[in-house]
Amino acid sequence: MDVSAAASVPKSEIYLADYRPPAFAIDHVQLTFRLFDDFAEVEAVSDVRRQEKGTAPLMLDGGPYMDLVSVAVDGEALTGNAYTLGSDSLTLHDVPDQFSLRIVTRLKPQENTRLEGLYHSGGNFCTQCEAEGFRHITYFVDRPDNLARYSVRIEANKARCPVLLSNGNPGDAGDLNERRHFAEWHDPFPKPSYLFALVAGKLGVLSDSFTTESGRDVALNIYAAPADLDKCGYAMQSLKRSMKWDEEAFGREYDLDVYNIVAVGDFNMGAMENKGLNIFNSKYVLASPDTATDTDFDRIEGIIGHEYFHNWSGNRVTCRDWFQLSLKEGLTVFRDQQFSSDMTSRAVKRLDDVRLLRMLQFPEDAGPLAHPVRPEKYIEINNFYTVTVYNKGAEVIRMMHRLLGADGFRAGTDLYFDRHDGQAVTCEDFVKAMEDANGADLGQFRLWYSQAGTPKLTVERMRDGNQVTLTITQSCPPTPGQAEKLPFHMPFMVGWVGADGAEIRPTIAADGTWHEDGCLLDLRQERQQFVFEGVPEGAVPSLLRDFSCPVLMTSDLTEAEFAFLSGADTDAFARWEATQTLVSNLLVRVVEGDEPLTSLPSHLTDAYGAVLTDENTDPALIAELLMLPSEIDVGQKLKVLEAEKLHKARETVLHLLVKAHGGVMRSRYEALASDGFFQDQDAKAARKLRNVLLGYLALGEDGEALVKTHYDGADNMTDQMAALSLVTDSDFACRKVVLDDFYAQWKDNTLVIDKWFAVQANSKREDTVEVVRALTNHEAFTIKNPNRLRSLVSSFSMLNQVRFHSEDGAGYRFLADMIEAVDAINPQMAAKLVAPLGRWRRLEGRARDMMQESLRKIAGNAATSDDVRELVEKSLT
Ligand code: B3K
Ligand code: ZN
Repeated sequence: MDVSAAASVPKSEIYLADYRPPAFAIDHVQLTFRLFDDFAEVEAVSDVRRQEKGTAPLMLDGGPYMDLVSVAVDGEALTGNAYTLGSDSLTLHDVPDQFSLRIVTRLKPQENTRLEGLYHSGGNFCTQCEAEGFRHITYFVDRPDNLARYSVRIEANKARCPVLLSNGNPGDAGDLNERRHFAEWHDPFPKPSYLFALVAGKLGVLSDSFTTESGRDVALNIYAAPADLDKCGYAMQSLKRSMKWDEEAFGREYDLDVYNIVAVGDFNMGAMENKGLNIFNSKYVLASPDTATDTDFDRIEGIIGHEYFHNWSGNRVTCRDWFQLSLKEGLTVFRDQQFSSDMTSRAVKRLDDVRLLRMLQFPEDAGPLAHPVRPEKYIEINNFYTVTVYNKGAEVIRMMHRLLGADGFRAGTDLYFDRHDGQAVTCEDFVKAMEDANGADLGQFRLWYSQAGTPKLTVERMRDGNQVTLTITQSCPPTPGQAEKLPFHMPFMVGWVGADGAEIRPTIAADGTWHEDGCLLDLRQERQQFVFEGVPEGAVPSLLRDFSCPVLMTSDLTEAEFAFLSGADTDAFARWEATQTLVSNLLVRVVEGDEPLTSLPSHLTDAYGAVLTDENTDPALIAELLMLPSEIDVGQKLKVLEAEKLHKARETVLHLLVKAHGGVMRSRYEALASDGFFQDQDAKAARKLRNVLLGYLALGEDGEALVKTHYDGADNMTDQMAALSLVTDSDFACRKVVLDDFYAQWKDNTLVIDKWFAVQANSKREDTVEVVRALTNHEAFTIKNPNRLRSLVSSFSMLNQVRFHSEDGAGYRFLADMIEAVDAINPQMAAKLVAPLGRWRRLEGRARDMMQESLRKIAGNAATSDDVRELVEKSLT
């Protein structure tokens, strides 16, 4: 097969407006996989039915990486003139209205470096079919609105592949000739092809069980390399907690006899929700306190939950087409966020989610790759698994939750799941179910699905005696293809804090309702006024509580008022935001005004002092309050991104805070030491705060000694990593010794070695670009493994703002070289690396030219894939 010639036909744009149901449906498919060391043969027998009147030919989706062995219609083998084989399709010219179709294909899983379709990871067979991987296994109606029942038979060598798994419930199994064996699987629930999965190989298993609310027993299995089984326990507990939670919070019960999870080392993303057979990146399954940080544990729980929740939001009710991706992803992210909030701390989880949104989604929405939550066109759908579709999508769901209230929202999801069970539907169907269950009108609210860009809000106060009028104006900047925007409907939460620090509740005339956590204002117009009566002098409004809508807000609050809220606000987000604003306003003033920074404003120093001595607040929240806004965060507030200047200014603020409060920091750090390792929420919170304090203290006089002692004394990965990252960032004499020691200690654990790469890629030292480039030649580096690639290349280009923007452009050239190298083997992964090169509009002069130059180099390369080309070309325009 001539793959290069076939793959070089450029794909064209696909439009939402062109949606048509498939002309033919496949209702049932019987798949037989014959797996061998160097190839796999796939036999697919499908029941095909014409849906659209007429005599149109049957066009099946396919890919360039497989060989067609034979095609037969109703038992008759077809000859070459009865069909046309294209690089990405198989067309059968003259077919009856209903028939049985038998197709045999041959694949080379061991040569599949794209990690899409059927491939090898760690010597085992596994699959990844979302979005369009199934077409690389057989020719099929490979689109989410074709729901079929699947029966699967897998045959393989028994010694090499003792474990044979697919979706649904297990059926027959037994031995065959020549030391081979087989297993059958039947999935009773019709599903789209993207949810198909197969795993075959040598795997160990951790088993448990769960009894559903209605008394069904479900066997739970987590499969992993035998040596890793001792690290699967937390994932199993998380799975059981997810199953229980979805019954309680959403009334959703599991529906098969088994739930299988397989951990694989080579995976393009986090995990995949295949029906009854989730396949996971091992990073999100394997954990023990000595190898995984507290954050890793939380992430595992969140992703295990996410994939489990997809069983209803995605699998039982799926997407009609890929433009509707947020229907399942936005909703499922919202569900996993709620779950994690219930398992950990609601306040801290919300801050984490807001931080991620601002750090990754806001820049996307403000740049050349901005697109609506429901995009209108794409070339490569894999490029639309974005933070906009996922995380802004989740914010859109969250706003409906807020507008309708928890009970109204639940009534809406109940109706949605009942009404659409077994169907492939649209975002519109979801909103309609919310409206119907609540008698609500979400007409204007729908704009969140179709308009891209982050809305801007300004809030101004006008006082007349004890009456305060808030004037809120909204606007939304133009985004590619959308010059003008209509006003959004958004829930805006506000509270009032009296001069004595107590929460007060002035009366609101119209368009607002008081709830437990604040007053909900219904924003719908470009400019709106809200009148509060009985606001005592000195009371301060606490704006955008809980980050109730995903906007950029400015207000007329003074520095003194922010400082006041940073100590007094009962809303965690608003309190955190006040503290962050104090620092980011200062940094913007310093960078843009060329103000020398020799001392901090006293209200800022005092605000931090008050936070440091606050013993009444959850230490995890104190830790969040003490973390300065990131360089990426503040960078977005600058007119022109001056990364080096910003970095230096932020470092100075850190030093000045240590100078002012080093003593308190030190005593609080010491008080938080624990005798022994515990994993409950309190212990995790204490560790978090202690490590944030260590970050400050590392800058003080005996910083090196303290960090080294912390490193040597660490009895868990959270503490070890905290110290390692500070050492890596520093000029400490022990730097090389510690990095080498860490490598020697963990060189056999790939997930921990990923951390070792990431920490160096994140280092703010001036030599980082060279170090990162040199690390690509390290014995442990490979571009074939997505985790390794992300740990070095994405950590550097997406998180290390100051070093990525190094003045000689070496960061941009490095990233462009990596994109080209990865593109040759795994275009989907390469495309995920492109975004940082699209940020040239934020720069000036030479930096701007050099970044564009890097993009042009990729665009000019004839071998560049459609995946990468789509993003590079958008980034250039
Ligand atoms: N649905 C998958 C993502 C598939 C990505 C394909 N490029 C994981 C998830 O969101 O749960
Ligand atoms: Zn998902």
